[in-house]
Amino acid sequence: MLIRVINPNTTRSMTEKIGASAQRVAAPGTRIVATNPDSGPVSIESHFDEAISAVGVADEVRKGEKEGTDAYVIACFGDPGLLAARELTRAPVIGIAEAAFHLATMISTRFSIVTTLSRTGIIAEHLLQSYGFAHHCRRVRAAEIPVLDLEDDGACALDRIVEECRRAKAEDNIGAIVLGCGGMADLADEIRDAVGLPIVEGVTAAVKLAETLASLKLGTSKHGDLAFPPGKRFTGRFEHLSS
Ligand code: 5HY
Repeated sequence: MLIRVINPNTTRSMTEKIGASAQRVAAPGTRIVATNPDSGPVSIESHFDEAISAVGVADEVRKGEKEGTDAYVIACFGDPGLLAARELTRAPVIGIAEAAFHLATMISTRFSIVTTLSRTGIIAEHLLQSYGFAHHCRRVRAAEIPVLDLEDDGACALDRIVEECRRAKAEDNIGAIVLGCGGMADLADEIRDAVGLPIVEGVTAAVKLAETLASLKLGTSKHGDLAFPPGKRFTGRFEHLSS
């Protein structure tokens, strides 16, 4: 099985870390290809960053379709371009936020999210509402660290995240914590050991759900709103998308 794990930002070191975490949990026989768009934001920390990164996600799915990809993972906690990506393929496409919410509600009745910046917290809240998980989530918390601090060993990002997780455990009356950034893909075990609560990490959750759907031959439905987009002419810098 071939799973394309797309990091929607353009920071290669984060893509490699995400790819390594995905391959670590993948079943024998599952090959992970971790990619990021050539063009776009080095980190996604705003609605604008999200909007631009969604085009990059679509480009990566179009490349994946030429390589016989069996499933896709969008490894950014805003699930940028998820529905557009689903229109472009018959394969299942899993967003890490959606995957984490599903798994968290199977092991706890209430969870909290710990993300990077409070300004992106609203994006997670919008997803909780649109996916129907808002009543399961107690709080969307932020460690107030820029996303790229997760790539800088000197930035004490892990300490800030553990502190915020400990506050969530003490104050939110929850059974689990969801990590709110793809760049935290390699931190779940350390945080779980430090905090003593189940920690749901989206990249690994999404890889296992992608394997499950693909092995059940449950792909994206082409009946209805996720049918392939109608062919048309695109102009200017998007001319290459014309069909
Ligand atoms: C992510 N940004 O998962 C989001 C997290 C966030 O570049 N990868 C990013 O903070 O919204």
